[in-house]
Amino acid sequence: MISQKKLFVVSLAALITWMALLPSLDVTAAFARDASSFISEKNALKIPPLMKDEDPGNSAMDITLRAMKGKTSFFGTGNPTQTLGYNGSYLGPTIKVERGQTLHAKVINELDEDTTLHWHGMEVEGHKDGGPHYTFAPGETWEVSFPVDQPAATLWFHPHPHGRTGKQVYMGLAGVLIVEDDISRNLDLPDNYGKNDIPMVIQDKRFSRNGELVYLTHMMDRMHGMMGDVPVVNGTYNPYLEVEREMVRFRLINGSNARVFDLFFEDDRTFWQIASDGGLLSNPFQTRVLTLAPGERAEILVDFSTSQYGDRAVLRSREFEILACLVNNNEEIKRSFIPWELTQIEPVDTSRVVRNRTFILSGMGPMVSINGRQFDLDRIDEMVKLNDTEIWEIRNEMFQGGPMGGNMMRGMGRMGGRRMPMARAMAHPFHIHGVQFRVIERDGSAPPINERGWKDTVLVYPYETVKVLVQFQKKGKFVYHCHILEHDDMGMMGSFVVE
Ligand SMILES: [Cu+2]
Repeated sequence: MISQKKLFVVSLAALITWMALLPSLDVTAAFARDASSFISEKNALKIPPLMKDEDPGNSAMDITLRAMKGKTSFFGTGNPTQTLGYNGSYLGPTIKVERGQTLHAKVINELDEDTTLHWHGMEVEGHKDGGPHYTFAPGETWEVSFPVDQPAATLWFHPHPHGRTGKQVYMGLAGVLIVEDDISRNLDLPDNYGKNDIPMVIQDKRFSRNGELVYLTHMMDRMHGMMGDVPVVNGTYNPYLEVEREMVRFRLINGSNARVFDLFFEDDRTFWQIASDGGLLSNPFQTRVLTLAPGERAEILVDFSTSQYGDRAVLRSREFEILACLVNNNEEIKRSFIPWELTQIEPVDTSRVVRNRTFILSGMGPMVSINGRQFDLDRIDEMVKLNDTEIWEIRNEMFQGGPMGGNMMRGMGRMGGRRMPMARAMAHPFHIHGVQFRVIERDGSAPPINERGWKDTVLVYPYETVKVLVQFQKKGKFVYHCHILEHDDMGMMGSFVVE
């Protein structure tokens, strides 16, 4: 049995090693002005195809997803990499549904092991949500059908078999799920998929010398989750995107296993966040940097309308170049408009709260726990009454049962600690299945403006307490968990039943 203290010392040493290995922040690499040389060593950003309705005769969206093995060439040369994907070798097609439509999906397991398919961010009943209680075996088909009744949003889907989620997602199983509605459409936002409405599944990978994906080879991978040194977007290594002189919408999905990305443009331009996990914000949020934890999504608008032919804008994180955008023509400006009012979001109303619950997240690696317990598929941790509104208070206590390390690290979540690699490496993105919630407090203060819309995943920094207001409108058995997938797999998860 490793003592907490020893574990702490070991993990601290490993963390320092890891920090030293971070790529330097040299962002001054000058690109040649010539557009062709700019993109010659880059790869065109892959855009996942939109799923076609297999039965256009009825009003439902009928789709089939096959979880399968494949081979993917990330680098153009060398051996292709063994990967997993839906209906292809890596990631899956994008599902686009209308609010009010029924989504009818057949999911076929062509893997060698159990899997599930979780609709992350979707408000559905427990047995349709695809959490760890609803695995299906190799060769089996899971058929599910539900009405989509929630605002326009960028959601996603990925497998969730307990103990194997991290590996399956890392190998490539994930896809984008777009919900559209009249409110979103009437705003005249960029919605030409793949042209000015760009899905971006951002991930980091590690490759072996022979080109295979490497998973969980260092102790650090288990402590802080699997982080890579090669960024990919939609499975594209070193991607570029050609854009026109217009407003472009990016649907950003942090599909990494464990890395928190601070996203910004190399030229420090401002952009506008228009949506969080569960849909549009009430107003665009103007910013230069956006933090996205594993599982979180954001939609942003970037203005290329005043750009000229050959202009470029490079989206990056502190560690990586993420996407190089290149303005590819000098034609007239197509769109430069940003609607000031996006949607009505009901004010937070705590008068209907019937219950408060506390969730204490602690530990790293194999020591992770919530309220001192690790996940058990056969245990129900919380019982919730249908349609009840509750406040869930999530606390990141770092170490179970006390102040171990506390004197040194307390306050890291505040004091600008957000930018510190250590604070971020020990933060936990908390995700609740089957609901969209509202963040009402971050360490006693109102949350930042871009966290005041609908959320299903919220990052909780070391020693922080985050309160969320949530109404449970769907019946069934669900889970809540840390979205660092290795923490999730090692037991930083609990189950709740709504009835
Ligand atoms: Cu975690």
